[in-house]
Amino acid sequence: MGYRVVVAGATGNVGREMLNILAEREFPIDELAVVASSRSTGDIVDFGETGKQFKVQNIEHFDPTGWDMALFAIGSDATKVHAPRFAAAGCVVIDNSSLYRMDPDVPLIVPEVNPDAIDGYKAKNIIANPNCSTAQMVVALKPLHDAATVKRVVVATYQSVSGAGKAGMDELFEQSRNIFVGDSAEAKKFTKQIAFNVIPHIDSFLDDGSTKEEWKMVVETKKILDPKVKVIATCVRVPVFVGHSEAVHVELENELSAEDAQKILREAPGIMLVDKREDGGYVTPVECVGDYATFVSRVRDDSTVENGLAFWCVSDNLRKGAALNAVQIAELLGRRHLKKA
Ligand code: 2RA
Repeated sequence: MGYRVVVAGATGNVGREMLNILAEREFPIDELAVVASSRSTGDIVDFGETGKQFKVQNIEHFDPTGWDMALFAIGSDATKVHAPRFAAAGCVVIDNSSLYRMDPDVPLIVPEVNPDAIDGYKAKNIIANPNCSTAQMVVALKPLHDAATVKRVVVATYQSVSGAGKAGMDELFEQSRNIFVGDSAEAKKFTKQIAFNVIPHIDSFLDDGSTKEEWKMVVETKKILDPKVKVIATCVRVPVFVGHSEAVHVELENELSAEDAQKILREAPGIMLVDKREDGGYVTPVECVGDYATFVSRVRDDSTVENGLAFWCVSDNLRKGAALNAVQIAELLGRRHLKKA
């Protein structure tokens, strides 16, 4: 016996991956509904490679009564309207938008890091999925925190254009082609040219000069991992289609050698350590696409601070950074709270 599951936003980058991953992992589904805004109503979507296809229903007219859980990838504005409606009908919402992440009554979950926090979901019947750049970083930080207590993190991200949706991917493709043929490289989705360039700006600016993406990494890491951990982030958009990378510098409370950190990371859930300290002995974003793991490479001591470590971490932002984490939350919810005989 399985669940009655809704995927909301099934025609976007993340919603499509949610369907792929539910199918790949053979999530126990009795009935599946795919819903989206009126723009996509009637579209046909594939349920992974099962050969099954579903017609997209209009979320405005969808009655969530009797459905067990809904995986939302519809952006904050639509989530504000529909998440409370689904939750009130008894359908647990697993939300990929930023709307509820910092709500004290909504657990923000990365299953490898804070699975027990899911027990608080009943306050609102909503569980939040973190931002992509936070998700992969906390998976890598967790085992180091357990071993030697992370005090401070300095991180620079190299985030792919798929984090900005299909429009971001289209802009990178079109600009690259236009530049090759000598046409204009006008920026529409991004604030500056993204092809053959990098942009140190993701999401809106805040009063202190940081961006909202950087702020998310600070506050979400505290909520998921430990409120005492200090984080400073610089988030950068790079001309990569899929796969976010991060250069992470960590200050620990206790001594932990790079060699011991490698051993710990090798055994840690959700991590794949690829750290050969030779040409090509590390992972780059194109190699992580379609994978579940957070890949860690370039682990080394940082002798500029006491108990310092540095590493490189790469993950598929549409998977661990979004859809996979949401499906893992659904699996956890099922195991702990919505058991089916
Ligand atoms: C980005 N963090 O990469 C966003 C996606 N959630 O733009």
